[in-house]
Amino acid sequence: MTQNLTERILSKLNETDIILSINLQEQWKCGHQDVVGAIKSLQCYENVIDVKEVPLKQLKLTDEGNGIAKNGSHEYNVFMSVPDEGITQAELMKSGAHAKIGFSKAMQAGWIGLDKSAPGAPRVMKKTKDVVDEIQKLLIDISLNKDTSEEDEKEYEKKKKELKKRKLIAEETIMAYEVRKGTSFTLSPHKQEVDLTPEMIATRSWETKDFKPLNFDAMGVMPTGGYLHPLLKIRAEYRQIFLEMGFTEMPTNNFVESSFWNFDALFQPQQHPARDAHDTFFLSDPVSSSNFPDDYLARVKNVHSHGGYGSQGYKYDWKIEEAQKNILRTHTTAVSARLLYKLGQMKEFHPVRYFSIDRVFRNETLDMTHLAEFHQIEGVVADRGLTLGDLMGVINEFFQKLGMTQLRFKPAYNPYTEPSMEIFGFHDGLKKWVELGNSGIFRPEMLLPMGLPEDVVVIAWGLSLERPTMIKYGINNIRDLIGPKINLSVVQQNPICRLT
Ligand code: FB9
Repeated sequence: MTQNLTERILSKLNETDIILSINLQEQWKCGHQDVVGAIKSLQCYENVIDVKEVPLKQLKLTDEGNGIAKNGSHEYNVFMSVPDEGITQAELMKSGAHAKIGFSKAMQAGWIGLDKSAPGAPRVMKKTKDVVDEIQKLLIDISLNKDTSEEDEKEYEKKKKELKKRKLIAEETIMAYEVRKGTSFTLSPHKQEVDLTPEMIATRSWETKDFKPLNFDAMGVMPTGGYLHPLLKIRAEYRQIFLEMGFTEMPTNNFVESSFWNFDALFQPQQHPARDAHDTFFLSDPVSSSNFPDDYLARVKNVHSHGGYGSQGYKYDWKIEEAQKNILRTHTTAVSARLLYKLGQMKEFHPVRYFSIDRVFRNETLDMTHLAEFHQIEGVVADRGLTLGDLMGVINEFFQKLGMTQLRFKPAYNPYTEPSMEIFGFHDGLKKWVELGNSGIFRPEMLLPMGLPEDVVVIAWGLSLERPTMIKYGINNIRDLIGPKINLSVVQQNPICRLT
């Protein structure tokens, strides 16, 4: 069909300057989409035709309109249902689904009337012998896009208005196409070769091929891949801030962690609610780890059960089996613990500044802003004689670089830090105070079993990557930022990220 139509379009163009797709549909009694398909296939040939889109308003019959075009108008069918001797209105209403509207229109048209002279119920009588079903005729003309003669124009508009009012026709805009000869018009177009293939070279068939000229002005094709996700852009900004502040990134490339490093090493008791399956993802394979430094493990066991270092401990029977359980780490503080242990095992202590930005997993209740995982950002500073003032100072400096100049600290609780503080900042963009994260000084029961000197204090703070990213990009539902259903244009078209 398309092949035949393309040839017919080309020969039509050969005789005339311009053709309109909608006219071809009528002349050739074929579907408009078939004509459009043939036009599109001719556009594959370079400059054979020139095509211009022409939006056209067209009248289309509604389903009811099509029914009338096929079976006659309701008023005509009601008129034809009235016998010469007349009929009661109740009987007439049984003559069809549209008898009621048909009766009213036939009465309006003066085709029928009510005879109340006879005894009993009034009878519907014909008032004329024959009628012409103008409605049906007009709908058929409209369905065939028949033009009207000039003098009927006003009458035609009036009738069209009536048909629209009865919802028998509706106006819709279709895209028609104006087609003209292109600069390379020909009745026998052929595809120009775009690639010189090894087969052409081997057979020398290239000598007779017509190659498409190279277009050296063509813009390159935008690569579909290689876009940075907004989270990764914000991560790069945070990483830069830490590096500027002299922090070294921790190796956080292990999502699986033992409960020992994730909880026990942080002096988090084995009965703590955060350690049960409601809050933590436990692995079934490998279900446990067993490679821990023996002497350190003994000190951890002891400090949990009996205390030490001035602490009374939790006074419970600490079990290694609990510590051996493998989990998906619930915080990157597990990695901080590993590094601080290594620091404590060194012959000489030296101050450090560590940071991490990586995924953590919590068996959370999912909602608009929480998934079962998020990226934790953590800063850690270990030095002799640090104070809470140093912690507030380093947090201030960090958030200053993020444009947050007004901070407030609120006392809080963490199992592994004392004192602990929640961090709040006034967000100029949101014009409100925003919870920024949490912080604290690691407890001696955590640090001293690691072998760190008694005067070494370790301060730390944490926040998430998702929260600032959602604020920055104005995203309310975290599923629009992360997950299988995000709109990739968010990734491909989001602006570069400047946090300040
Ligand atoms: O990111 C958070 N808020 C935030 C951060 C930045 C921001 O904008 C930037 C400045 C421009 C805007 C908001 N929060 C922490 C606070 C809330 O979003 C909170 O509802 C969600 N929190 C997560 C935990 O939720 C289960 C964010 C995540 C969080 C909280 C605490 C820590 C880490 C991540 C921590 C810690 C810590 C404490 C002591 C020692 C070591 C680590």
